[in-house]
Order: sequence, then structure tokens, then C-alpha cells
Amino acid sequence: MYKCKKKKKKKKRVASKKSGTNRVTQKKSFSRCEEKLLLKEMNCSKCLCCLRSSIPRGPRLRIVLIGKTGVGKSAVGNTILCRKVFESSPCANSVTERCKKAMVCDQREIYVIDTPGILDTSKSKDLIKREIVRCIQVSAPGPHAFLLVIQIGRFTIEEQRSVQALQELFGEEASKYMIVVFTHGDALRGQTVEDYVKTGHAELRRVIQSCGSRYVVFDNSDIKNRVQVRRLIKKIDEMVAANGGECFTQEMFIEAEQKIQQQKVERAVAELLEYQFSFLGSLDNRVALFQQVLMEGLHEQAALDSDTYGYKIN
Ligand SMILES: Nc1nc2c(ncn2[C@@H]2O[C@H](COP(=O)(O)OP(=O)(O)O)[C@@H](O)[C@H]2O)c(=O)[nH]1
Ligand SMILES: [Mg+2]
Repeated sequence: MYKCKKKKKKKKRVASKKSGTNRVTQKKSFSRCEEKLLLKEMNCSKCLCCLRSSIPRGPRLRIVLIGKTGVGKSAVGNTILCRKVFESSPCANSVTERCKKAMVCDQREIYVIDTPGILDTSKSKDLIKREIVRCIQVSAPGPHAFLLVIQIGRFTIEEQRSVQALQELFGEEASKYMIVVFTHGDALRGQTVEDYVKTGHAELRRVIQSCGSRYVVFDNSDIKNRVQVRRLIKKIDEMVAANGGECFTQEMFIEAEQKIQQQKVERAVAELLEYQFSFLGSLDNRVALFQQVLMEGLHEQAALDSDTYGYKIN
């Protein structure tokens, strides 16, 4: 992959020389040391452009994006894919009504699964259940990473309970596969994400802690910035290694995988078929519990507000 890119980039370099820009001005995201190390790791002699576009080599990954509507899940998906596949828009209600899957164009097989805002307490139980079933099917036999997407400067009460709620849905083990992804990194305006976390809401630190203290920041306004993607994939690789090299799995994912494999059609088609899973009844209860945990946060906050301000929020 790197060789063929070199040719294209050589043309670009000639063009950039003509237009007065050069490689020195292009490389501001890397320290010299970091650059040398990465180039060595990639067995590439000089090509900085290869370096910028690279994703660490490794096995197949399935990544699931989870979060409230409007936090930037689809935008994160597009940044990872380096192309606009998922519809991302400032209009909160219009997009990602159905769980969708796409593959990164790279020598490494990486699938990104975008979900509707399953952390939205305003969504009906049936809709959430339908999308969770679809998410299980398209990420079977299990995701390597759940990315819990949170927007910088907008941390809600439902999000405070999100890890606990997701554990009700998928089991306690799920938190070992979670990474917090902050979006709107551009809004940090020079502040580091570490400082933002340190000086931010104590509940936010609790969420991060329950995700094994794993977090990264994305600036999706800069979709071509591969450094942030590289950092995320590295973090996922480290997490997968710590989890014994395996993806997350659980009986619902195992059953989905079995059903998909039994079909005599292409996998991509089989993943979207409707099945009568044996877990549908118990999933009903899990979704109810999931939504209850998210709602408890809201009720607690309302009680606190009524104590502090002497009024009640219904
Ligand atoms: N400036 C900026 N805008 C972002 C960023 N991430 C997402 N957005 C914007 O936030 C809005 C909602 O994003 P979207 O991906 O649709 O959110 P989703 O509902 O969680 O999928 C869109 O207008 C995005 O362009 C970011 O990192 N920086
Ligand atoms: Mg979306």
C-alpha cells in the first residue's frame, strides 16, 4: 500500500513545490523523534505522506460507536473511514435512524458501526431494542471496541450513567472494551484534553475511570487528520491486547453469529436479515433496565435541583 501511495505523493510534492508549500510546512503534527520512529516501524525510508495516512498494521477490528444524538458519532465514523459514508448533520433528528456499517479502505480490515443515539432517553424502548439487535448482528461475533462518544463541553446526566447502563445491556465485561472519544477537539482552543478532563466534571472522570481510563480526542472538522485516527487505533490495539487479543462477546453475539453463518447468502446480506433469536424476550428486560438506569440519573438530578432551588422538574 505504501509504495503505490508514494507515486501519487511524489506528484503532489512537485505540485506543492511549485505552489510554494513544502514538506516542512506539512509535518507540524509530528515531533522529529516520533516521525523517525514511526517511519522505521513502517519500514519506509522517507515518505512522510505515507506516515500521515497510515493505520497501524494488525488484525481485523469491529468498532461500535455509541452516544447521544448530535455528539458526533457519525462524524467520528467518517473521520476513521477518511470519507463521508455516514450522514452527519447539525440537525439532531434527521440522521442515523438505523445502525450502519462501513469498512476502512486500508490494508487492514477495520469495520465501523454507527448507531442511532441509543443513550437518548426520549427514544422508545422498541426502537432502541430494534437497533440493538441490528447492532449485535452487524458486529457479530462481537465488537473489539465500543467507542463512547461525548462532545467536549456537553456532558449530560444520561451520559453519567452510560457505562452502567451499557453494562445492564451487554454485561459487566463490556466496560473492558470501552473507550471514551471526545468530539469537538477544535473547541479546546489550545487546552489539552488531559487538562479538560482534570478540571472538568467529577462524574466525567468517573465515566472515564469505568472505561479503564481510556480516552482520546477527535477534531472531526479536520477529517484528513490521520494522526488522531492512528492514536485511536493504537489505543484499541492496546486494549484488545490487554483483553487477551479477543473481541468482546456474549451469548447474544454468539447466537447472532451462528444464525449468520447458517445462511447460504453473502455475509453482508445475512447480517441484515431478520431472525427469531431466543434472546429477544430477555433483551426486552435488558433494554428496560438500560433505559431505567439512564432515567435514574435524570430523576436524581431533578431531586437535587428541587433541593437546591426549591422547585421540581417532572
Ligand atoms: N466543529 C466540529 N463539529 C463537529 C465535530 N464532530 C461533530 N461535529 C458536528 O456536530 C454535528 C452532529 O454530528 P453527527 O455526526 O451528526 O452526530 P451524531 O448524531 O452523534 O451522529 C454535525 O454538524 C457535525 O459536523 C467536531 O469534532 N468539530
Ligand atoms: Mg449520526
